[in-house]
Amino acid sequence: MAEQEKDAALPSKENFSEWYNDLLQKGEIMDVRYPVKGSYVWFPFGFNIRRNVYEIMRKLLDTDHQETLFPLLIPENEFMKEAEHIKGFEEEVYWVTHGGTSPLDVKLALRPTSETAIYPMYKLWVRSHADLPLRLYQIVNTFRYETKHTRPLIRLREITSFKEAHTVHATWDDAAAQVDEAIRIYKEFYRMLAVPVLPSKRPDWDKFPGADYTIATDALMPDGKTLQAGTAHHLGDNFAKTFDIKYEDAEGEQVYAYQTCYGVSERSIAALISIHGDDKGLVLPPSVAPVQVVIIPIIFKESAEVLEACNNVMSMLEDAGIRVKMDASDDRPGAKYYKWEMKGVPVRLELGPRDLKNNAAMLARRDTGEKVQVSLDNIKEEVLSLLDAVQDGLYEKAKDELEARIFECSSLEEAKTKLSEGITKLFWCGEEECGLKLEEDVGAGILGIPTEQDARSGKCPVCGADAKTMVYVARTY
Ligand code: P5A
Ligand code: ZN
Repeated sequence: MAEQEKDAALPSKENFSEWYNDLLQKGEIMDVRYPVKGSYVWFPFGFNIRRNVYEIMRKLLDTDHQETLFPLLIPENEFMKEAEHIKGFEEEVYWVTHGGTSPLDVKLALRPTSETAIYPMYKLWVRSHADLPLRLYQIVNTFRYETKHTRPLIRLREITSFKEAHTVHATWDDAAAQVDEAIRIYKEFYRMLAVPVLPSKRPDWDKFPGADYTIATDALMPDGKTLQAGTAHHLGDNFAKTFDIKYEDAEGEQVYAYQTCYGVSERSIAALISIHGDDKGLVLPPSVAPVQVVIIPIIFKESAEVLEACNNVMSMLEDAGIRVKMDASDDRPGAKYYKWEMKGVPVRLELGPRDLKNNAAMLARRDTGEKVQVSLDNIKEEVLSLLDAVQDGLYEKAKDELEARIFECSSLEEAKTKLSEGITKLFWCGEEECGLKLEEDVGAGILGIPTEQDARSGKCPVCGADAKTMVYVARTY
């Protein structure tokens, strides 16, 4: 390794926290040097990943949602209407109190989430059952004065990529079905990022402020902690009553509507980077990689021919819709490999004079390091199928890893020893008192009740009573 490359090397992924911070900088995802705590800057490369990630989200939502955009500022009187919601957020709100040097008549909140911005308008928009269901979403920045340790992409004070959907329905059951649909969408979204997620119903003490119930999707990070990577909330008619959102039903009665909301943030990008990356840098799923294939011409003397062949390959791949880049810079091939590995490019294509004589090229996979020689005659098909293989391989590997790190435990003692490795699964009687005691005793949080329950029975490890359900318990971000 050249000196310059040694300096640029990452700490081992074993030291996850250091590795993560260093990777954000060296992989050019985020610059963490911005002088406001909890706010970070997207490098153009990171922003390109973000664009691809949110393009996937938009495609999934646009089938039956509409995109919208609401103001950032929320008047205090609207914000203060829903009691539970206020309780949940009051410590996290940033307030705008002045315009220039003049105090404002009504303080304005920077949205920590947009229920109280959107629902006063829903009151005006929802008139009859024919207006329902109403499904809107926006992708915006939100502000939360987080007091826990802030971390880039994971716990931000300015969340830059808050995708929030807000739906209105005629009945409680319709809203419940929408919550299930939201979780289906999130599972699909994460599938495309090659990130397996575990859905579970949060315990009551951990549901969204103002909701009837919350279902979350959690991802398992390499250090064994889970990351809440998306949540869907059934709001009942709680907000409808507060904001007076009513519709005229088929009998001509004015009745309150039922609502849901669900959100995802750039934690999605934290999860995909953390789960797939390795000691050499980013490993990006082709679905979101800004560069899917990098072509490295191996140039000695016959450079003109090699370059011409590389250009041909590049245009063929571009025509197939592949995001390709050629690195014909003067750097040594080793330095180029190093650079593009750090950037997580899924497939590297090497072509030199000897390959050209054989009418062939070398393909190297970023995820496994495997190399294969392929014929230039069907280069497009070979590359496309290798990109698919990387995409699927990343998901399968992450899924195996997740499954291997869920431990069913029958006692609190056993859970304690397993929590450093991953997620534990325990029986629970369903009593809040036992749940809180369990969390305290094992020093970790109840994620929730798996959305798919098995029929087995067991005993609550805290009180010994018959268990109602199983719960996932994990150390969380
Ligand atoms: C759902 C969308 C809401 O705010 N209102 C509109 C609902 N839910 S939530 O659970 O509070 O947030 C949704 C998701 O946003 C992510 N998230 C964060 N990401 C980065 N930094 C933060 N400080 C932060 N807070 C929440 C989580 O993934 C959460 O599931
Ligand atoms: Zn119990």
